[in-house]
Amino acid sequence: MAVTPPFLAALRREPTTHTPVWFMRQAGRYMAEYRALRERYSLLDICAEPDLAAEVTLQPIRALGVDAAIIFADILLPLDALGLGLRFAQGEGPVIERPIRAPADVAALPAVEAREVLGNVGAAIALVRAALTDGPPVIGFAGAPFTVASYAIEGGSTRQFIQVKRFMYEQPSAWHALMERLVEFSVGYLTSQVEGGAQALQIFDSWVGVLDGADYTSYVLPHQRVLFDRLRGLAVPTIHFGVGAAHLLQLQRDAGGDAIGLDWRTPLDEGWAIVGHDRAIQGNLDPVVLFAPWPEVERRIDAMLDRAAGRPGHVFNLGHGILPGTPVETVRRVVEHVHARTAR
Ligand code: 1CP
Repeated sequence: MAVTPPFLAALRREPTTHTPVWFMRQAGRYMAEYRALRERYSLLDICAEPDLAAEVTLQPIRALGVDAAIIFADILLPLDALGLGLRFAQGEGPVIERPIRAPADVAALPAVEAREVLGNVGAAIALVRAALTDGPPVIGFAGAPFTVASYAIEGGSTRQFIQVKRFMYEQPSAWHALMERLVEFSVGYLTSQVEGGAQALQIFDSWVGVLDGADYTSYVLPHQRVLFDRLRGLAVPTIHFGVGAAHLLQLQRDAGGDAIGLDWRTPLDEGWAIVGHDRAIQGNLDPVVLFAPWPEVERRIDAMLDRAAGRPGHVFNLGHGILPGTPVETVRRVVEHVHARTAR
């Protein structure tokens, strides 16, 4: 009988032979193989072409020995698919060409089916699965409605989130309509990823920490809950990740997710106690620690594993994505060290 891969077992809080490890943004510019491909293709070309997306997804599997693959895509692809226009400007990050600024812009969003406009992502997942018959499971993902809406409304990255909060406060019914539309699209998108072969799903709510608990409760939680409720029908485990969101952990847990992803600011045991031990936990090494000398990296990993205390249900990860410039050799040693230190 096939043995459940450690990553999927940990998400179900079952005992594992070792603590599974993967890294958010494990494919990307810190890897020479990725940079070589990026010399010939744009980020959006790679996302659009299943062969290229599958190849980039496999690069960290070959180089690092991680316990899960995450499909190479971006949380902003749905905004392009919804007709808002997306490009990545050199050095300034994402640009949404036609941002949402008024209720009429929400009403004008086209009734497109994710399966049709982003079917390439499911196709890329199928290629990765075919390449990894005995390999690690494949994670599909989407941005959470708040985080995706923040790009849709701001038109790009932002520090203060003024436009998005202003839209929430000034146009609450259009805001809720937008969140409903994004949930609807995401459910179709994630369903097509599972049909392609995704074995777990992560929802990235990277910027939700800018909200206080009251705003999260009014403007986000009801939608986030519908999203997770509907994903339950897909019968794959889900991971709910936020950054700077320690003050929201209980609310995020209430919204859903078999595992909660912690950033590095909260000690793992404290975060897990708040979330509750009836959920799995993912995290949470500071990505910048990977720039430290190895003995310091090792010390931090061991301290985190001590906090996890061998409790079933820990997936080792960083507290946010790997940064460009991170030494690949350190990343590889992290995997090796976590595996050795947690071998049971
Ligand atoms: O080649 C490049 O230009 C590199 C930068 C890059 C990469 C590698 C972008 C631009 N997107 C991606 C792929 C990507 N994005 C993945 C798959 C890779 C993997 O995990 O191995 C994933 C999971 C994402 C998710 C994503 N995109 C998030 C959520 C996770 C997080 O880090 O918070 C966010 C916020 C984005 C938006 C995005 N994509 C890219 C940029 C520059 C940005 C903006 C970030 C910001 O606003 O600060």
